[in-house]
Amino acid sequence: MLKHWWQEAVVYQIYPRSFQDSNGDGIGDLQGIIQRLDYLKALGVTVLWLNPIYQSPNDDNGYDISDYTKIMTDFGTMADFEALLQAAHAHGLKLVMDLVVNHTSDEHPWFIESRQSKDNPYRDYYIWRDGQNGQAPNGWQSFFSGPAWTYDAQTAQYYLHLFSKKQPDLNWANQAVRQAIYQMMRGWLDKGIDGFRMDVINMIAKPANIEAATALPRNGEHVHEYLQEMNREVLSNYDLMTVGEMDGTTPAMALQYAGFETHELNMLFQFEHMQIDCDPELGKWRPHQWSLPTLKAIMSKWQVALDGQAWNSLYWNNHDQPRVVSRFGDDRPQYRVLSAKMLGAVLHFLQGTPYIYQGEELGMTNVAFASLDQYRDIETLNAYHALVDSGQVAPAEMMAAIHHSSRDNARTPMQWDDSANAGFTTGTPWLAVNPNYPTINAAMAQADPDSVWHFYQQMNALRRQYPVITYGHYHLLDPDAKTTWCYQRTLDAQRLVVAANFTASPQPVPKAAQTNYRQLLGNYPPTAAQTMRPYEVRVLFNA
Ligand code: ISL
Ligand code: CA
Repeated sequence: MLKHWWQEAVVYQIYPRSFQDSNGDGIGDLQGIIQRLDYLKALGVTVLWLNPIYQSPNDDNGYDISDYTKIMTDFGTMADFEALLQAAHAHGLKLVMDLVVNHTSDEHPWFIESRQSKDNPYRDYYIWRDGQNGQAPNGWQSFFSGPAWTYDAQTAQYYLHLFSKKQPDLNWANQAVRQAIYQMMRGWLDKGIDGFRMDVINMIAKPANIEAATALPRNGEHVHEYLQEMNREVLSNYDLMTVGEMDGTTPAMALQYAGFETHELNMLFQFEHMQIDCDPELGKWRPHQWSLPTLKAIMSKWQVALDGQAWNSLYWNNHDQPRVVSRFGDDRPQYRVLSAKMLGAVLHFLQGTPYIYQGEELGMTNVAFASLDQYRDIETLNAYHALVDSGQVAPAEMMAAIHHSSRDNARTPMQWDDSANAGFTTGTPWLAVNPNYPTINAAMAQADPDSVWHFYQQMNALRRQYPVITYGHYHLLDPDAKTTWCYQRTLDAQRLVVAANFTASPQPVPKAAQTNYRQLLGNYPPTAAQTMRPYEVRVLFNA
């Protein structure tokens, strides 16, 4: 199997709005990222992925793009972008951009044209349909609450938007749309960027008979044709990393989208492990208890199914998900650092390319704002109104769900130090800083050799040293254990065993971890004792 640079990468995801403000307007920006490149280099990551930085009215923080060729005014200018790209490359860091082409903003010139008249040349760039008996064309609900169709009086038709009504879906069946997107992609690639993370890319193909559709358009007919065409016409002409965001994708589908030989994408983000604490009906807005055997079963299934045929993306966190230490770990002060390290190790020693979401390397936690008006995320605000105003969920239950699940948990500003606003801004932050910043911040973590930060730095260094971490085969060792996760990685004669206690109480060391292997990494001093301490993780190596 040919090896690719992105298999050996460690990706760091930056949510630019919340990373570093350089001019005091309360919004993170590109110059702010430039100021922090030394920090990222020191951490030992090799690729930066930026959430969307294109011109946008920010109904969904940049996922509603009104001009793909311009930089969002809040974030800076094209000259700032070019300076960032150059500075990143000078630091030996690659730069991956978000590609949002399932939809645009309703303020994109294509849509402004499209809605003018039924015979406008851009009409067919989007998905317009007649209503059915005074109702929307089908019953699809948008991800951000309410119907996925909005009626436009000007032409008396509905347009499709899987997300907010300010995010109309593009019509990928139209070849002109596809060509316009490819041209835009080439423009960015020719500037020298190193890849794309592709937003909801498995939803671009809509059913021909949309009126009859019930399930949302995931993995629709023609999606592989479109991605193969994109690969042929654009991606294959550059040396890139591509990763598709693909909710609702199984390992078998992953082999089609991102098999080593399939000429579509390099990797994808699967979502199965993001659903284990969600209610079948109300999803994340009615969180329920998750179980370790389920988590292990999902992750192990992906490890085994893709081995040798495709490549896993390893993530606990992103800008849409609650903070992992609060979710699968324990964010109480006495366990926060221990459990953040344990979770980091369990993930980073799997086979695949790990993604670190900003602040994860500090063990940043969820936030619990008291009042709804402190939240900014459109999904959170819309869901509150949809569920509470209709009486489906009581206000207190909904606030608890928001504290657990809101996307804003991940979006509070990066905590750099213990000065005002955590060193993120000298102005008023667009979203309040988590009040725990005086004790959880980068300056303290960098000064403390036992911090989560140093643990992540060590993991990144070990990855460069031991090929078994990147390429080893995965074997789950104790599928049914309810409190511990133990697995082995093997590459030729190299053996790595990872054993983790997911609870706050002592647990027996799993049998497979009772070896004479040397401890490569751990979150406690090494011991011969056959007890795993609270949230202990041991990474053992046979040489
Ligand atoms: O956030 C989610 C669950 O809380 C998902 O349903 C999410 O909306 C979905 O994974 C798609 O996410 C991506 O596209 C959205 C954007 O809002 C997200 O930030 C982005 O990651 C629309 O562009
Ligand atoms: Ca700014």
